[in-house]
Amino acid sequence: MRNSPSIGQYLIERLYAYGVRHVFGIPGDYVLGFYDQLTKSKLTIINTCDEQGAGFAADAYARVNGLGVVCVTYCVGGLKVANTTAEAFAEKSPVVVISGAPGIKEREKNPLLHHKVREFDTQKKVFEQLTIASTVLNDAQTAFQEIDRVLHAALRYKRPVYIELPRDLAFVPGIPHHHTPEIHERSDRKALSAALTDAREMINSARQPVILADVEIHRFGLQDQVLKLARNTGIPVAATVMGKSVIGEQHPFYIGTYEGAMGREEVRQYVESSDCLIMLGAFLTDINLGIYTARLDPGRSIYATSEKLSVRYRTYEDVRFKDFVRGLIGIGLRRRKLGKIPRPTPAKKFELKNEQAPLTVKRLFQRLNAFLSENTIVVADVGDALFGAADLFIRQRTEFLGPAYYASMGFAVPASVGAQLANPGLRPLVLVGDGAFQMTGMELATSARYGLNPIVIVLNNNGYGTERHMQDGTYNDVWPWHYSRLPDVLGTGRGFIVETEGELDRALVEAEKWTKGFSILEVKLDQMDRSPALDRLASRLAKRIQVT
Ligand SMILES: Cc1ncc(C[n+]2csc(CCOP(=O)(O)OP(=O)(O)O)c2C)c(N)n1
Ligand SMILES: [Mg+2]
Repeated sequence: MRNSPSIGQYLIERLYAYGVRHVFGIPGDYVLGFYDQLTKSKLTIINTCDEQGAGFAADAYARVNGLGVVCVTYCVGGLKVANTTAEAFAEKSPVVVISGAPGIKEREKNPLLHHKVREFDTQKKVFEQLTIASTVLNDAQTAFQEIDRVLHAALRYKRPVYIELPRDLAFVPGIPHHHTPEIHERSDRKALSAALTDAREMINSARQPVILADVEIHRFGLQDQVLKLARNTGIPVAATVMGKSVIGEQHPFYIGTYEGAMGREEVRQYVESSDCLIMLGAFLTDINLGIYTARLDPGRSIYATSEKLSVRYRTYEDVRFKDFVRGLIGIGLRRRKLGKIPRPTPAKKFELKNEQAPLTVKRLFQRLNAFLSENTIVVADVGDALFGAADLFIRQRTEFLGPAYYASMGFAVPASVGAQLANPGLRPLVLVGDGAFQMTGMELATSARYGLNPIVIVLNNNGYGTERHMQDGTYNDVWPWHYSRLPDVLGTGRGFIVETEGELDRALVEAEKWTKGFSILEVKLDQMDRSPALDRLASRLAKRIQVT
């Protein structure tokens, strides 16, 4: 009979069972014991330069792989991933935050141990606000159960969780004969069937139903179901910015991204004139809704998420999101002929008209559009990188990552590390502003260390362009780095300076060929240049700022 594993070992086993293979983080004395256990396990530690980088990498890993892990030391490390955990919470990404902590035995008489902020549970209290479940594994009797409970919550709600492991408990065995409960979350059968009947009636009698697919379709891995639903019924699909690439954008049922007045007008009209809008996994955020320019009528909508289900004004309790989406396929929805629908414009063959022409944001994205291939994953940072990317034509599903709701700068470079480790078949195309790059760009060192090969496009417009368009001042300037010379500093990689269309073309061709490591293209742009999408957004935001 097998002895009971230690608490640290059990945690590792469960993470492995849920498909985790990499753990991102930086050690410290409160978590060294657990790092030792990790080293001896089947999980690989990925050291980043900074904890925030580890947090973003784990978030991207979770978005691509289904679960991600960041492991840090007490407070000095933990509190640095507060922001990335907040982003994961807001955008529904299941990240497990593991933090070391002072041993339980060390805590008697409340000594002033290093890294402690106020009380021993200060960090735990912070993370209670940022996670869906949290625990301190301070009792060997309950530790395994607690690990099960918390990991289950991450998978059930697709939100981050927090596990604190006091350093003297990592090696302590948990209870023997522990039986890991299987996760089965069932819908209330009657409620599910009533909701599906209601939905069927509404959809079948509708003149112009449309599916609006959003972020939870990614998180719950329901892309195939949505495709099947569209195929079986002839109902077209639009995606939000956060749901972008839910299905391949070349698919005949796909009409484009819906962003209220910010997006393409024909998509807006088609979606808003629908008499049955089937919103699946939608987050009704301001950016997703084009800064509240969206006109969506709940009286003409079916709204299904992991938290809420309603058909017109009727709501249903205890129905799992997955069951509802899957259920829609089998309830005899009538098949209709796909009528005339808006279609996204696929990338045309990019024509280089004038080699010497100074590069504009618009032309940059047009050229990038033609550059995307089946194995590209676009990772966009906040700023014009993200806005411009909304108009890119993504070949396959789930190949687009961007923090389109919480919108923390500094996501893209570290996220590309997590994304590529989660799926080595993908090559990241990182789009990042100069401002955001200065926050976390040093994680290119992590790409170098682990043999990753992202192509990083730094949109260098001398500072915080997005903000300049709303309100300008010297606070929007940044120090002009020589971004293309980072390969000299890091001792590897390829750097390019791009000022004209011809230079962009040549640099991309070179970067594509060079697969051994990262490439960085410093793209020099006019300070006030901006993508058409940012043009629309900035004028709307500026109006809102003036009103308040
Ligand atoms: C961590 C963080 N700090 C500040 C902001 C506010 N903010 C939004 S966009 C922006 C400027 C981004 O500059 P850059 O990365 O150069 O992209 P650009 O707008 O120039 O395309 C700032 C400061 C933010 N979103 N996140
Ligand atoms: Mg900038």
